[in-house]
Amino acid sequence: MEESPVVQLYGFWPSPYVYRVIWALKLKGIEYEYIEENLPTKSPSLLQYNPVHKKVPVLVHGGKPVAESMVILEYIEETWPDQRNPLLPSDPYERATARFWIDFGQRKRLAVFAFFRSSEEDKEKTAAQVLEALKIIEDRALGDKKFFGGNRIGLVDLSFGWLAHWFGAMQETVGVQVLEPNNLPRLHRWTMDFKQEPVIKENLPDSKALLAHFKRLRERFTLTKEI
Ligand SMILES: N[C@@H](CCC(=O)N[C@@H](CS)C(=O)NCC(=O)O)C(=O)O
Repeated sequence: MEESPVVQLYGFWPSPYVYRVIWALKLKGIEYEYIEENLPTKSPSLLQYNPVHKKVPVLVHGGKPVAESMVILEYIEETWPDQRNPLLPSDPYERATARFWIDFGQRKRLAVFAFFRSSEEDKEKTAAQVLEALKIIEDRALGDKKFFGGNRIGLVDLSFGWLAHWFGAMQETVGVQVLEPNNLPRLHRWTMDFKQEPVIKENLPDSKALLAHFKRLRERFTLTKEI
């Protein structure tokens, strides 16, 4: 039997983008080698594999690199389609709808970054903008379903995974709570259900280390007024 090509993942421990890929690989039961990058001094391999963006995650499959977390997830789904968990629905319309919400989430990243980097004066205003986006996600994408795709975790859930773990640390760092049961009951319940799934629960960065990381980052933004 031919050996299957080696799968490698270049990552960075606090990155929610990297975790999307880890979850997808684990859900599919794909063996891989994880390579931790030190982002301030990126390795020659990372620069070679992702010369355009120079970012993690990068998945290398049989020596060929794939960059951008959501592109990687689609690659994983297409390359290993028949294993334990389909990540996208088979119906083309439902697939298009899933991709619409993934795209919506990506577009709202700027609002979340603005919230994370906001000054004391701006933080309530930026929090209101994030709340508005999350309400749309709750009402129109999640509704009363357990997960975005129905009863099982799919690509949309993985794309929103940062909300379930990283956003809590961001809110604590900024000192404003947005994603709370009284504001967003269904989305809040989804964060709990998502984190209860074994593959997710067993693959999350340490909460304390993440909080310390975000505190350092926010301090840096405040000091440098970097935007
Ligand atoms: N759109 C990219 C974002 C990846 C990204 O921002 N990665 C960060 C780590 S969280 C990174 O590698 N930053 C290095 C840099 O910007 O120099 C994706 O979805 O993969």
